[in-house]
Amino acid sequence: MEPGAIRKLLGVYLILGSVNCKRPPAEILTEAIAGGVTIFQFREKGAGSLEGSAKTTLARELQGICRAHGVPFLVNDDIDLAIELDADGVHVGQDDEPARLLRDRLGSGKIIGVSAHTPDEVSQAIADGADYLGIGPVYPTSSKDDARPVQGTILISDLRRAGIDIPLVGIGGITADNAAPVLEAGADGVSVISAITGAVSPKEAAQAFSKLVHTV
Ligand code: 3NM
Repeated sequence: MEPGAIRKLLGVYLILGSVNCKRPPAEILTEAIAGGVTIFQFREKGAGSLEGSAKTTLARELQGICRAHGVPFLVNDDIDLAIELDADGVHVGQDDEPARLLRDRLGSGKIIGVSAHTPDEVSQAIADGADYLGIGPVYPTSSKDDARPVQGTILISDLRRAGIDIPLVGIGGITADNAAPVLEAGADGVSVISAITGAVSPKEAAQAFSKLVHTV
């Protein structure tokens, strides 16, 4: 997909799976979309996460909500599921299938995102044809067991200073209170789990991010 189009989509990037939700995920997603979520990633991972048909059923339900609202639906890691559902794209980490192999499997119109934590991982992901990068963890997070060391916004600002203009989001511990420096460093958007899924009002939480993305 064309970088300018991706950049716009990345603004308020919600990620969730069933383990991140104390209420039905469909409710949280629906409310968050009403608040301004621009892209969604289904990330069914961690202790107690769904598998097999239960995972597929939830994915389909959430995809239906995204489709009804024109929000792109991406699948984390599970390429077979993304293909089965004809998802809008995938997001992969460093331990998953390399992006360069994914393009053939997914087709040209799909979005491929890659998590990168170092300049080398960034260069590799770009060479592999990633559409966008997730850079983190910016702040401490309790949503990812195997998160790398916190790195603040340094890598994001270094990349931008070096003239690397691939669309990218910051991820890890981002809240409406600490999102501004991530955007100021050059991120096109913020990727968020708990600040939206754990909010009393996912709609208001998403609105707060949306406002920041439009003003910073
Ligand atoms: N990836 P929260 S941090 C899924 O650094 C994920 O690549 C990260 O959740 C990375 O918004 C992270 O609750 C968890 O901190 C983000």
